[in-house]
Formats: sequence, structure tokens, C-alpha cells
Amino acid sequence: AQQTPTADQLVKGKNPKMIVLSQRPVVMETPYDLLVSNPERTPKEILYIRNNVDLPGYNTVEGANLEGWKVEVSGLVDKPFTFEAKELLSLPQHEVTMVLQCSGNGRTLYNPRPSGNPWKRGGMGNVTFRGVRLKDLLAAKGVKLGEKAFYITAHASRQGNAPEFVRSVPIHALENALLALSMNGEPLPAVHGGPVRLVFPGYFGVNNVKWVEKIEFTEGENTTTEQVPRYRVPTIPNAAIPFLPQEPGKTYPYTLQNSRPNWLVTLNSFIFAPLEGQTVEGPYVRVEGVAFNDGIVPIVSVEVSTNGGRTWHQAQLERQEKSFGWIRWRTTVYLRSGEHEIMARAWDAAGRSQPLDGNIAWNERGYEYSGVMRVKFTVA
Ligand code: MSS
Repeated sequence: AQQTPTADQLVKGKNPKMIVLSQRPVVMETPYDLLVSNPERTPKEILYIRNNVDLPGYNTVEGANLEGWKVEVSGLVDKPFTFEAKELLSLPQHEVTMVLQCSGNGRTLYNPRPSGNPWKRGGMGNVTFRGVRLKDLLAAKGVKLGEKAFYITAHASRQGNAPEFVRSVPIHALENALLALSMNGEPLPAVHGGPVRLVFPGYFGVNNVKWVEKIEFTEGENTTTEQVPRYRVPTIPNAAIPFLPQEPGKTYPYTLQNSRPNWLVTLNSFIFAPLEGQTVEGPYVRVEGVAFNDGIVPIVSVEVSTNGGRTWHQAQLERQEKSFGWIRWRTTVYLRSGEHEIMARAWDAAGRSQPLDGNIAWNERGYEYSGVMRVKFTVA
């Protein structure tokens, strides 16, 4: 029998403890204990990887060569143009800290288990991208959008005969779209899309196209498989419902009309301490974690419950401004010795919260899990 290569053998510079979910294309998850031991920012060595399409030669955390990399801007613009990625270095740089999260993160918490990579909770990270705002580049080039430019459609490089990878996001995303050249203060790792990645703060991982080569302004969403049927959840056309509940286990005939893409990041919270199965000192137990949403409105509270949701107690938030990055929260609970279960749920200023039973959002492909997290632990 062949041994599965370790993460560092597959991608140079990754922590060997990363959980390999697929070798080709490479997909790896951050073990939860490593994720929580870096609660401010997720280092490149442990940031999860999700590739639908690998770019040959890019499996390293080192930066990629900027020299010669070109990006085309076309579609519904008055003057289509192509720019050299290195031109970006002479434009104003902008920084954004954001959650990068696969829309399949938490998939294994759905029941029955949907198809796809078996993510637990480590398909996410909090990272700082730096680069040039797409709207600043358009302004610098004196380019105007057409009236019907309703979507930004980004295409990845097909170097080495790579299959296509294309995603469309609503034009609203132009407000914060960033052509990222660096991550966490270092050249953008090749495996995370270096030399240039088009990132959309507040949008699920899938929309953040690595190795971007063409940016089109379009009237409609593209119809390649990564846009439909994949990376969507059932909904009611033109109705303001986040998702249309499904009978768990049932298949769904995804079309552009009866479903919506995994775009805006769903409000979520995660307990970073205590960890599942841990024994901690009591009776005062420190509980902490992170919460995030799409960055459109602030998160206003995170509450914890130690009695199965009968009563909730407010945690302290690190800050209350809206943010694309996760915010930290903490509190102390008084617990007698014995076994306990703690739950956490967040609320944002739009009145959104998380379902107590995450399975309400069950969907065939297991996207956008945001059920209230529960952790079982023991107080000594
Ligand atoms: N891009 C490209 N180019 N390719 C691929 O495949 N994927 C997606 C994004 N982008 C891809 C891209 C996904 S799907 C995700 S998550 C992300 O990416 C990840 O990232 P990283 O860096 O971490 O690897 Mo799911 O929603």
C-alpha cells in the first residue's frame, strides 16, 4: 500500500500536521488546535488550501514570479486593457484583513453527509491581503464601466493546460475588490494565488480567484461548472430568503434561477477555548472564540449557553465596528466539576443570527454551514 504524502511533501512550506483531504488537486485542512493557537491571524504555513484546479509548479508557500504576469480587463468597459502585474507596485497599496473560508467548511456537520471534501471546521483562516483596489486601477487607467456591467467575472490562468476556473460576483463587490500581491506582510504564496489574486472581502473562498488572468465585466453570471451547478444553495427566485430548506438527503436540480451562488459569508462563530474533550480547571472557566460575517454590518453580540440554550450570557467583544476579519470574543462562566457542553452564537446589526440546528440549511453539496457550535469538555 502507498502512503499518503504529508502536507509538506505536497506543498513546500506547509505544516506537516495539516490534514490532507485530496492530493490532486491539493486540498488540505487546518487541524483545529493549530487554527486556535493563532487566534489573531492565520500564518501561511497552516492556512487551509482548496484547489479545484492546481496550477502546475505553484505548490509552495513561497511567492511567485511577478515578472511577465499579465492580466486582461475586458467585457462591458469603454476601453478594454491589459496590464502588467508589476505595474500594480507603483499604484497606491491597500490592506484588508479578512476571513478566507471555503463555502464547504463544516460540511461534515451536516447529516446525512453531503458529497465533497470532508471539511470539519478548519477550512478557514483570518489573513491580511495587501495590493491594489480594482476600482483604483480602473480609475488610474481612466476606464468606465458599461451600464449593464452587473457582475465581475474573474478567470484563473490556464498555464500548463490547467482546466478553467471562473467565478462571477455582483458588481457591488467592486467596492472592496483587491488585486492582492501579498499576504500577512509577505509575497502572496504561490499556492494561495501568487503572484496576483483577485480577492473579494466578505465573500466565500471560492470567489477569490487565484492566479487571476482575466477580469471581465458582464451582464450575467458565467455558467461554467464552478458557478452552476456547483457552489450554490437552493433558494426561491427573487425572494429574500437566505436558503430554501431541503429534505436532508434529497437531490436538487440546480439552475441559475432556483439557487444562488455562495457569495456573502454567512454569519458564524467558533469556540476556540475550551476545546472538545479537554479537561479544564474550575469553577471559573474562560471561554473564547471568534465571530465573523460578510462585513456589511457589525457583529453586535456573541452569547454563550451552558444549559443547552435555555439561557444565554453575553460575551465581551474585542470590537464592534464592521469588519471583514474575524473579531475575538471572550467571557468567563462558573461551572461545577463534571461534564459540560457549551454553545456560542453570534448576532449582527442586521438582526441575523445562527440556527441552533445547523442541519436546517442541509443542502446536497454541504455548503454554508453556520449552525451553533457546541463543545463538550470536563471541569476538573
Ligand atoms: N482559484 C483558482 N484559480 N482555482 C481554484 O481551484 N478554488 C477556490 C478559491 N479560488 C480555486 C480558486 C476555492 S473553492 C477556495 S475555498 C479558495 O480558493 C481557497 O483558497 P486557498 O488560498 O485557501 O487555497 Mo471553497 O469555497
